[in-house]
Amino acid sequence: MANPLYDNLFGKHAGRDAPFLHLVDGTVISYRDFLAQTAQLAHVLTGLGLSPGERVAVQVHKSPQALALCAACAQAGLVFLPLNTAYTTDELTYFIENSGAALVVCDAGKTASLTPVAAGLGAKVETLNADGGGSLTDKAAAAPDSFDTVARNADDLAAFLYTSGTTGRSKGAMLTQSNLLSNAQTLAQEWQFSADDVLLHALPIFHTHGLFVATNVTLVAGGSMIFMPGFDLDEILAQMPRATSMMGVPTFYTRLLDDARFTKEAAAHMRLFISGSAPLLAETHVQFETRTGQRILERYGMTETNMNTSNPYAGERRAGTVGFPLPGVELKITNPETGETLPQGEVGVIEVRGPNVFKGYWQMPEKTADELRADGFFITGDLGVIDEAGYVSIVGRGKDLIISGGYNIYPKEVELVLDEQGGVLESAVIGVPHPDFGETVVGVLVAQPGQSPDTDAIMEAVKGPLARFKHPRRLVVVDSLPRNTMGKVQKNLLRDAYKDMFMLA
Ligand code: MLC
Ligand code: AMP
Repeated sequence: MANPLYDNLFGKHAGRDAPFLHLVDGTVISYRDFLAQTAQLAHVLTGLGLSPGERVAVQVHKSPQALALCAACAQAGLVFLPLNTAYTTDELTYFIENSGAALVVCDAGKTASLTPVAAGLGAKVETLNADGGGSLTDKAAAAPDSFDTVARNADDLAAFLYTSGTTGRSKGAMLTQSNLLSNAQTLAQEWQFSADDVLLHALPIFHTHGLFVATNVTLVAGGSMIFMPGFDLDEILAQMPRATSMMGVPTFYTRLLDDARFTKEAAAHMRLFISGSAPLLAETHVQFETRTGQRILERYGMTETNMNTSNPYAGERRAGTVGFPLPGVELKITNPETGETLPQGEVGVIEVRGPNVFKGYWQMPEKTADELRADGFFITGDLGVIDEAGYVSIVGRGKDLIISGGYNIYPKEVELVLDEQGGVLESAVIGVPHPDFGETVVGVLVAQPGQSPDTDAIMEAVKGPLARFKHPRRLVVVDSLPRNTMGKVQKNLLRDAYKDMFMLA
């Protein structure tokens, strides 16, 4: 009986004593030990009565046990649904209800707020804390350390990742076993990962980048990861001499460059630095090369598609581009109005098709049909152009989206909250350049006639419905919003007006 995802990422390492995770306290977890824990957790999951295809919603801190839980879901044929640790109870309630999760795994500190939500759905709640303890691991300790892997097909669902939309409602992107596996295999090959690689892993594991790209590529190659709880500059510099590779969002690289300890010598043991999830400024690319003698390899992907393009490992890594479509991925630039393919050199919407592209949005056939064409091309909403050598550049976004430090924020979601606040007639939320996060959130408010909104009270009020990273870093009150003749808010004018707000500070 086969389970392609589990067998090819995890099962193939059965019995290996080679290291899989190096923790910052010096602990080393071998593949053998990791798989034993995975099996124990798989027993707990099936013991709770979960059946293949059911969703396991997980909001926990990064830990080896959290990663083993993801592996256990694969082994037990369950759908893993990771959630940002910054999400508030309001946000979590939507994800849990929308997905119809059968089990919610959270930090012990969240059980009081999430138990009623889960109970309303008939879902169970288990805990997994930052230190790896909790009801889940307590139960696992008594379980056998081998498990009969549940059979699954390549086309079966493996994960749901929620991604917001321009209407403000989050959508569950359904990823199949083969979406994840094919992409990991392609990337491991393209980036020449091997069992000798030691990846510096400082990304969160609730998004595609840290969970599927970084972890699955390591698993395909049989290498190991220095598994850090989060981004800690001192720790990264301390660990870098033991590592061979790192994956990060551009903020990782600008923070490293801001530190004089990050030198050519500090990076000498590294063979590869990869950047993605947000645009890497050509200037950062150049500074990085000047400092270290190494070129960052930039690639482009998204939740719905995994990775689409990459600069070459061996060839020229061209600053300001995201490289070429990956093997097996078709990429075209189309006219946003007609959907027709544009000639090389013209700017249009990037569309992609391949084994990496998701199956659709959970229980949202209309939204799926809007973005995923019947012929399999996914309309990314990113604006791009292909140069004469075939390099793809992302030149803007057709979708109203802010990317702050690699986290996506859909302005509509924030505007809906701001519009409800006392004294606010309407709002427009924009992204403006930020020296650390690349972009940050600014809320532009128009007051109700005769009123003046209390911006401090509004900043307090957004804490309930919105995760911290979505909060406006500044609120400004204006007389009216600029609109075109169709009545649409001209956000480009607002972005232009406030573009230096954080850069000149
Ligand atoms: C943290 N904060 C953020 C933030 N991260 N605010 C806006 N944007 C962010 N990205 C908040 C904190 O809560 C804190 O709030 C304050 O900002 C300062 O925090 P910090 O200590 O400086 O943040 P830090 O913990 O160092 O985190 C920054 C970061 C992190 C860049 C390391 O955000 C990160 O790991 N980002 C990676 C995201 C990622 O993995 N994206 C991949 C998506 S997948 P306060 O209250 O103290 O002010 C994808 C597809 C693809 O996009 O192609 O890969
Ligand atoms: P997410 O929905 O979190 O998966 O974010 C995906 C979006 O991140 C893409 O649609 C792009 O807009 C953006 N993105 C990812 N990688 C890059 C990159 N290398 N350069 C510019 N934007 C990127």
